[in-house]
Amino acid sequence: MANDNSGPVLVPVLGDQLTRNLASIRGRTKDDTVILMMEVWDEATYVKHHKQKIALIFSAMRHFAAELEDAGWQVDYVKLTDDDNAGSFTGEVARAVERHSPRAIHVVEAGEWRVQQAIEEWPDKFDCEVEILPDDRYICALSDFNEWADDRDTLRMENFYREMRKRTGILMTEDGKPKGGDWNYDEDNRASPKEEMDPPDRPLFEPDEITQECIALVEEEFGDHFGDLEKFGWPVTRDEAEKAADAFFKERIEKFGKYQDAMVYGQDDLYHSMLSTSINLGLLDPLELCERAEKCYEDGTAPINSVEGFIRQLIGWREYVRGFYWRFMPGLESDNKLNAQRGLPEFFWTGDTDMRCLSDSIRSTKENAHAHHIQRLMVLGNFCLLAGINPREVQDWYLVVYADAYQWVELPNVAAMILYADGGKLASKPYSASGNYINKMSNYCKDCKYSVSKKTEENACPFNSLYWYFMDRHRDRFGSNPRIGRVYSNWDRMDDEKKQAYLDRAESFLDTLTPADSSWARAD
Ligand code: FAD
Ligand code: DLZ
Ligand code: SF4
Repeated sequence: MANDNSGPVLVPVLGDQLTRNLASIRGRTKDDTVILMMEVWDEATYVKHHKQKIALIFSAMRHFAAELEDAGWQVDYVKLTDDDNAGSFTGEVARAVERHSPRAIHVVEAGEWRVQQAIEEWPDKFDCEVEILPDDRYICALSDFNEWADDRDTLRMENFYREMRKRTGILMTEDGKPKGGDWNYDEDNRASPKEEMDPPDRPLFEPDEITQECIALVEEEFGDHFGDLEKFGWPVTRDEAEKAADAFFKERIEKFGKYQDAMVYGQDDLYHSMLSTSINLGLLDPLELCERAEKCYEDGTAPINSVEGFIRQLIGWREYVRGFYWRFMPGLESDNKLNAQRGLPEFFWTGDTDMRCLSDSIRSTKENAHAHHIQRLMVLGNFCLLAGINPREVQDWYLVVYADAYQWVELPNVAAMILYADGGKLASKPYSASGNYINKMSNYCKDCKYSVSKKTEENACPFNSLYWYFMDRHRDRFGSNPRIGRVYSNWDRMDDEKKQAYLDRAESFLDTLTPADSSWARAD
């Protein structure tokens, strides 16, 4: 490999690093830099991503490359179907080193463990300097997260979030108090869906020529992957993402807080921002979004519970799960503290279930590559927790099906938040609920084949018996948890016959489930 130290700096930009403000691009001169972007088979197939997810990432990458070229940057763009495509990031960087004889490679650390492991081998593989830069698009550096975490026996998002509010000054008064008086308005963010709900449609972006090419490529190469392409309307450029953000701040943030946990049959977006795909790709900056949200509060266009709720998701949960991921990888991926062994039911892929809450959430997932938070947490996640589905299969499912899914954000939400597979490092108690919760927060139950008010009968809502089946199965672990104690007092007050009827009903329901074929998520 020739390297006379006179070549340019090679800057590989990964598919979720699509901003000119990236640490490896910022400050570089154009005539001394080659930006390398790579569509590679390894990334497109390590799980069988939803078709929209691949089309979105490729289209956003191609648009970003064009934007850089228009601005005068030299971009070396490798398409998936190029002859000699090496198939992996490392293989493509090796080919680019041959082409450009760079004096150095500057790369921003990867979002995912798997890719970062490969990047860390580059200094030994390539005969030039390799600099791996921290990803400063996140508001909390990993070193700061670890410093915060090292001081504590238990990690809780709420404590982290308050630190982040203080550190950023977001939604803080000049004398260091939370604006509005409280840190957290969660109590005001749990309204049940009402007739008055009339959320405006979010903007959908008509696929242009580049996106259409990517859609055709996906149909051709990944036709057997899960999901539909018909409704593709994701923002694929920073301009489009800004328009999507404008629409949210103008039309939906006002009621975002109040209806944050609501679910309505057939209504997929409600008042959610629908910005996660753009934020995760790098098209939108989370801190700028928080500042815009705060401005809505200052202007009086949105109430404090909406603004605080939105900001908490971004500087709280999003930053927290990222720090958590890097702190507990690689073990987090294989954790299974509740010893959950059941296979993922096939209906997660087909949507073919009489449970209306699940079938509607899966329909939205299939059509939009999206489901909103409470569907992911309290419908799909709650089911996987109560039914004891094996964490690896649940992780694969979530990683495949959502257009915003990257392992750094998916895994803590799945393994730790919904499945308690980490044994409680993230949550003080499992997010378990019976059908009652879903009935309160949605209109799913009234037309469901199952009856939410029935407990153990043949047509009783399966969540009701699965809930007790789960609590009973894990009494040793949760019985002494002060946040759960009352649940076991209720269980103990039931007579043995009733308890047994719950357990029998749960088992007979679980016996009806057909496990999914693993080829839905991974190639054989
Ligand atoms: P909004 O409701 O408008 O929220 C605003 C923003 O806050 C989101 O865009 C997102 O960036 C951030 N956010 C909200 N909740 C979380 C959270 N729990 N963790 C991290 N960021 C959060 N989000 C992903 O981006 N990728 C994933 O792969 C992903 N997997 C999830 C899996 C499970 C089991 C659960 C419970 C949640 C998951 N989330 C994931 C978080 C959340 O559901 C999505 O970010 C949200 O639904 C995206 O829609 P939105 O942009 O309309 O969000
Ligand atoms: C998800 C994804 C897919 C499907 N394909 C590519 C690709 O071909 N090239 C690329 O640069 N990135 C892709 N990605 C996103 C990467 O998996 C993402 O950049 C990782 O999170 C990096 O750790
Ligand atoms: Fe879901 Fe049960 Fe309600 Fe049916 S009755 S929609 S299964 S919670």
